[in-house]
Amino acid sequence: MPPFRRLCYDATMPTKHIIVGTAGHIDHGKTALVKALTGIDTDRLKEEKERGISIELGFANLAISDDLSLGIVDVPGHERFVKTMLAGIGGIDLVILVIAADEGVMPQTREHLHICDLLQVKRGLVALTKVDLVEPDWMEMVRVDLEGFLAGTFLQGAPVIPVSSLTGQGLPELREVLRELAEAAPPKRQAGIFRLPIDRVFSIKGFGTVVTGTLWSGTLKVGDEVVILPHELRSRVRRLQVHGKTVEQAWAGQRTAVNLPGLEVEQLDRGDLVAFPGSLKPTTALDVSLALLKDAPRALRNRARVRFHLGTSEVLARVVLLDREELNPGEESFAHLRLEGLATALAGDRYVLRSYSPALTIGGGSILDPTPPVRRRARAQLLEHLKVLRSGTSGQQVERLLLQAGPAPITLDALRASASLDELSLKEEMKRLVEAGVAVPLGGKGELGYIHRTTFDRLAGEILSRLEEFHRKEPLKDGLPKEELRTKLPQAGPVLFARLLHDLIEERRIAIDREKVRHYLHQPTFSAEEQAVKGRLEAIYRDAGFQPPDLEPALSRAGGGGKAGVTIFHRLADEGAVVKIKDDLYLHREHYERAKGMLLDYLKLHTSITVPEFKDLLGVSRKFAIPFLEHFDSVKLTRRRGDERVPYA
Ligand SMILES: Nc1nc2c(ncn2[C@@H]2O[C@H](COP(=O)(O)OP(=O)(O)O)[C@@H](O)[C@H]2O)c(=O)[nH]1
Ligand SMILES: [Mg+2]
Repeated sequence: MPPFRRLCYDATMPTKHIIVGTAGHIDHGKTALVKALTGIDTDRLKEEKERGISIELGFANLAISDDLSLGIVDVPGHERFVKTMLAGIGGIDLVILVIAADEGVMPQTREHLHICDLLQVKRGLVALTKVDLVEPDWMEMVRVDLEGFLAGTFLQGAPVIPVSSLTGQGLPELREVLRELAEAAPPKRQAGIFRLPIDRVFSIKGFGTVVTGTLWSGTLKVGDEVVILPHELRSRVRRLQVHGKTVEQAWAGQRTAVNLPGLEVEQLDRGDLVAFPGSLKPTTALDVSLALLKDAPRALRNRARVRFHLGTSEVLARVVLLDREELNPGEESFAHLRLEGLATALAGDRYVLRSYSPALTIGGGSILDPTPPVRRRARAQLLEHLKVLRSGTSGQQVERLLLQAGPAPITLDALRASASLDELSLKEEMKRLVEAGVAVPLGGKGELGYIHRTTFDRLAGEILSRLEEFHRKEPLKDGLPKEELRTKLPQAGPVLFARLLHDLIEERRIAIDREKVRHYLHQPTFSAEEQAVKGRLEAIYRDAGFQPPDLEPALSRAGGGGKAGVTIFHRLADEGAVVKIKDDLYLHREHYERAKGMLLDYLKLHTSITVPEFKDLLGVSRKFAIPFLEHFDSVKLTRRRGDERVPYA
């Protein structure tokens, strides 16, 4: 299964890769700084050169040492291109917030910082650029301002480095701080589900379509079969490049270019996602936690139309506030997002919301359930559910998801996408839940998925009541044809249905004869032939007196060998025509009562009886006398005292 192929670091894993993003207001010197650091001019478009502004994402790389390499994503600062900035900033490990010393904090400085905060970028630094343009005392004022601006954000207390891309002042120090931050950044998880959100699509002569992106998690190899979501386009990786070098394998945290044969540039878009087939499911709805920024311009109303940004994608959406009509700036709540297009998410992913018009960053949060069902339940219950998904233990989260999946078996793959647990913890959690009887595994070891016990029991109960109803209406019929019963439980798929029947048979609550299912207690009517067998069987036992035959020869003599014969015989017993003494030893009711009466009469006269005396009384061998007496002991007619039996009471 593709997503689980590689779980550990590979010995061939290359140098640590860290993705650095720039952020900041237009014209504050982001592109100039990247060029000063790397020698690469990321403004490649003619229009970018002419207008002197970045429109597209720019990419550069910086080898810090033999085992540390930085991929740099240079983003546009113009307010019209915040959408592009968002596509570049997802998946970065650290940010360089660029602020021009002569201008200070400007609108997109603020907006970009908010975006990084919402996406939970963990580290970064501030580059105070264009220091060659300002006087030292002005610098001091800007620094003091900055402190207030950064307070309460992830950059509070972060290094602030004055630089000039023009004179080179401060660049060595900046490089040094970058190195320290990059070394301290945890490496990306190679074990996660493979995801590469696409940020560029283009075509290269002789190769065809190429997509690029920051590899979020997992790894990708040449030859891997991939699917481009959300439109489920298939391809196979023909060529892979990392920072312009052809490689066999790309790892989480690398800027990656993938050559995808068989796909046209027009079929793909920024915002699409490269994944392994079957590993992820696009959705039109999401359950999320949502925080509105403190400086959002106004409250967010229930059902407001917004722009939803996840990875490199933007989808229009309506926000369904689950417990209020309005969310005020600075407040947080649970929400359900109804998307106007498709998005592909994993639980725990961070997202950003922008208002529809004007397009302004207003808030964001994390995905709690990437594929929620249609929301129909009571609000209090739903909020409880989301609370568990947000802050419950992993066991609670998994149980929630099982409950929510209802009769649709949910596989480990699917759980892994929803529960934001790594594979090992998930397996352990599942094992615990199966042992505790909470999860019912299908296909022996759960390879066909799991069902919550509550759902399982509910469906089992439904089968029983369907059967009762059927027997009530059709008392003369043996049972409900299996296929007909199945159509009455359309929620249960074939695997679950088979498992339900299996368990109900084991528990002796139903029986199946010739593909007909009946309640265990229902007595089917016999055919004339079966009635005849039954009559002959009874005669055999009646004629045998106190020395009944073994069951099997009796059945063949009656002409009812095999399983069907046993069923007929059990009917005889259920009706009371024969009485069970032990295992396969039965007495006809008539002789049973006779033996009982003789025994009681004897005991009235003699107060006790031995085995030989009982043998003589009935005229049978020990083979019969001993089990008969043991039977009468067990039904509390007699009691054993040494070698004798006495009346029980
Ligand atoms: N004097 C001076 N000018 C700079 C410096 N950095 C950038 N600039 C100029 O500021 C303008 C905008 O720079 P650019 O890097 O394109 O800004 P961006 O929009 O943030 O990418 C350009 O004209 C640069 O030459 C600097 O350190 N000192
Ligand atoms: Mg620029």
